[in-house]
Amino acid sequence: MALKYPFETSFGSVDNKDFFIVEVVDQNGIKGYGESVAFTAPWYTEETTETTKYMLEEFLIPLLLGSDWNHPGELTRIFGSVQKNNMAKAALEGAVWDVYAKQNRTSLAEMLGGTRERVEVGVSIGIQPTIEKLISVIEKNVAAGYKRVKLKVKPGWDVDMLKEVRSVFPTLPIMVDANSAYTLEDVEHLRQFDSYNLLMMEQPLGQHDLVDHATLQKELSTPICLDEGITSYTDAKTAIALGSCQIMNIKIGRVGGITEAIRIHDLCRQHNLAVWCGGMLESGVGRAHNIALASLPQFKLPGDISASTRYWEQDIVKPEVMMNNGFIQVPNGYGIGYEIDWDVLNEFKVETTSFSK
Ligand code: OSB
Ligand code: MG
Repeated sequence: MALKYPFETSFGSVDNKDFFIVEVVDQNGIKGYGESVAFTAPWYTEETTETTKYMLEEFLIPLLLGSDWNHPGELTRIFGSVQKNNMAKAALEGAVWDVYAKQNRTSLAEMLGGTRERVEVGVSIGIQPTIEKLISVIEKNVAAGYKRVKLKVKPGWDVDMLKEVRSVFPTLPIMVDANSAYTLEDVEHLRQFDSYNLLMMEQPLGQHDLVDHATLQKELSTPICLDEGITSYTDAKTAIALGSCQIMNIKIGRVGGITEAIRIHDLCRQHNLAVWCGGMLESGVGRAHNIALASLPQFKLPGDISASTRYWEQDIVKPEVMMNNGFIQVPNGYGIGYEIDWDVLNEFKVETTSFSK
């Protein structure tokens, strides 16, 4: 699916999302859906659309069909004989969770222990060609109802940009995301970010450098939030022990599924760290999973879960995901609570592969 506008980060630009939808059908014909969130190229994590597909077809689907299990919470252990490949695991696990919630005639949010009727959301804004253009994009999103904006930053598109944006939007809740564009040598430079009253600075340093993030956090008053650095419960535990961040972004795909996402959520809750739900430019299917997860109690900050219209001319779910005044309603239908819009999905579909027990 083509994005409405290219999404530019410190690492590169995405203008097409190439993904697949996993459909799981139980013995009674109940169907659940999951989405592969990897990109075409391995810049954000090592996975790509094609590696995800390969891992599912060669390993994960055969493991799922060939093992004995009774609950989606067991899939993390069953998939444990495959190292990493978290986005592949999450695409399949998410579809099974959807089936499970539907079998139990409840919403996915309720099945997961969600406590909110609506989730607070913000919008992530990519690097723009000019500051004037950025300001008009922010204005448009604020007018649409978004109450928190995340601005992508990189060297050369940071403090000067923030200074101008702050002068136009003095009280708007703003955060930044560097996608690992800096190193500890930039500490004096990064200290200047402290003047702009930012909610947080997301993943400033190396993807897995929890030690350097801990060092940087001691130097800054702006809270650090980790994204790429947290790929598992173990990473979360290490980051908390080291003081690498004060906030965590949880993405279901990055951590290998909903079950692992909830373990991280629970750990952060014990340690009183706020979490929020990150995004991967998902279609409505992935978005629906994010909404359900973000209804859990420790999701105390707005997520990168925008409405379908933020990225897509037409989404593949019915109804489309709607945002109102900075909130998305948690659906109370069974499972993910959105139907597949097959007319739209079939327009984009390039191939189908089936497996059965
Ligand atoms: O770092 O959070 C990120 C998009 C693609 C890859 C990584 C990131 C992002 C976003 C946008 O910031 C999230 C979204 O709106 O889906
Ligand atoms: Mg990020």
